[in-house]
Formats: sequence, C-alpha cells, structure tokens
Amino acid sequence: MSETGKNKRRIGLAVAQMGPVHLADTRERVVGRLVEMLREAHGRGAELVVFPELALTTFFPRYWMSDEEARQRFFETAMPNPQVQPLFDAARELGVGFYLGYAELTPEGVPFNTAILVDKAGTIVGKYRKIHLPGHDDHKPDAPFQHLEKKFFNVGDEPFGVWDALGARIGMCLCNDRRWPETWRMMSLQSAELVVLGYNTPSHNIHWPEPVHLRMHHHLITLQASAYQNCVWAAAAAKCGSEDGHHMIGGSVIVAPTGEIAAQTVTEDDEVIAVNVDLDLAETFRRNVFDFARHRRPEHYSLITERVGPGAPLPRKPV
Ligand code: ING
Repeated sequence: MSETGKNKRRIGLAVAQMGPVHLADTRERVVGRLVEMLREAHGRGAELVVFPELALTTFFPRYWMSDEEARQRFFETAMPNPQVQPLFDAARELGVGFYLGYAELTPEGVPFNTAILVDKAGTIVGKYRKIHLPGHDDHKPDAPFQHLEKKFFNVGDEPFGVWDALGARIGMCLCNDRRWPETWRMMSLQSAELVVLGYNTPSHNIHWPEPVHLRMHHHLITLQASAYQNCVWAAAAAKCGSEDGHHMIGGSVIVAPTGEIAAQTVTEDDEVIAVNVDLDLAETFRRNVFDFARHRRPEHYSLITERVGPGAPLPRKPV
C-alpha cells in the first residue's frame, strides 16, 4: 500500500473489464488476456486488480446442457491449475493482488459460482461462493437463451466475508449479489472498506420486455447507493459485449463511498480503469451519517432475517 499526501491510507485499485469470451476461446487464450490487463494495471499503479465473474469461460449458464457436460467443459477442479498459473505467476512477479471469478467444482464434486482474492505473493487469501443465484433451473426451450445459475451452481456455503489483505478490509460478492442490500450490510457490519465483485449481466430479460437501458441504470444505482449507504469503495468488473451473439452490458466502475463514480469503462472490450483509492474517504460518513453503532436499531429490523418473502403487516398498538 502506497502512502501519499497527508499520510492517507491508499491502495492502487484497478478493474480489468473483459470483452466477450466465446465458446471457441480456450482458457489459455483468455488467461493471456488477463495477464495483459494485469500488466497494464500494474503500469498504472494498481496493487489490486478486479477481474469479472466466471472470467475464464463464456457465460455458459445461458446454454441448456447436462450438469455433467457443464462441469466437464466449464468448471475448474483446482485453483490454481496449469491453465491459470500464468496469471498467478505474473501477479507474484509484479507484486499485484487480484480478484478472480470462476466456476468451482470442489473435490467432493460440489459446484459453486466462486471468486477468490489473491495477495501480492500470489497466495489465495480468501474465497467467496455466490449466494444470490438468479435465473432458473428448468429448461425454457422457447426463451432466446437460458439463465441456469440455479441449475449449475449450489448456493454458497459460507456467509458474505471480509478479509484483511493488501492493507485494506476487502469484501467480495458476485454479480446478482450486488442487487440485494443485505449483501452490502453483511460486509459493512464486518467493517469492510472496499467491496470487489465481477458480473455477467445480459442486456435482455428473458422473462419480460424490459427496456434495455434499465440494465445499465439498475447496475449503476445499485453500486452507487450501496457504496454510499455502507461507506465502502466498490469495484465492479464486467465480462461484456456479444458472446456468440449474446450481449451483456459493460459499465465496469469504481465507486467512491460518496456514491460518486470515480472511474468507468467506455467500451465493451478488454479495458482497464484505475484509481488511487483513499481508504479513509469513508471515515467522515462512518463518523456521522452512517455511524452504525449510534444510529442503527436492529430491534426493529427482525423481519429482514425472519421472513424470506413478503407477508402480513406487523400488528400495531391501537392509535
Ligand atoms: N447476472 C444478472 C445480474 O444480476 C440479472 C442476472 C440481471 C438478474 C438483471 C436480475 C436482473 O446482474 C448474474 N450473473 O447474476
């Protein structure tokens, strides 16, 4: 972590957005792209680089196939492994940490949509398995594409986590997690300073004719509001563009605890954005507006963990 100016706690943070990964793209080719962006990010002062969700393959949950076929073609049974090793080697050589999303098949044969946090020595210091799995588990033959995360992945088996790494308190999540306020609160209640995530967000909704511009709108307001309400920096890396004709939004961003966008990509290709993050920028908000310990009233929030879906209004005292 570099100290510059008025002794601020800073971390060089980069988001490495990926353009399309097609079915025909090999992991070797993809990892070559990741290494290239890691080097560019390092050149721009990055100490931590955020890669997308399921970064090593095309977004395969858009295709109907058997679990066996999916696991054979798109899952990693070890991390690192020979195909990904060049990324770990480059990270260690340059002294840069990274977040990487991939499809994990555990030794016990359990499938997860996973992200890892790797430190400057190339050591995996944290692992998160996606909790909010969107989409469906049945085949929708009439849909233009599928969204089979509920079929191919198990729900994560550990709560949202925060890790002390690279000189910061870093929380991790994945894609759809960012839409749920509970995700962010769980990490800010563990004193996160920075939340990193990758995403693959289709432009089109298979369930109803949602106006396309809303995808980007909801993506950005979610990150900006969540960063502000939880006093964290947020860094979100897209895999985007048209993968074998299936379009996904870009809009990779680094958002400050003020809720303002500090950097945003402008293409749907491989693109690096970088910010020299002031980790203490959130301190003012934590001391005043969002001093959780002074202002939160969990005794009035019980429904948030007691109920899954909406239910009856709570009984009230007679007015
Ligand atoms: N993708 C999408 C996401 O949450 C989605 C799925 C899009 C759900 C829009 C609801 C609305 O960004 C993944 N992979 O979660």
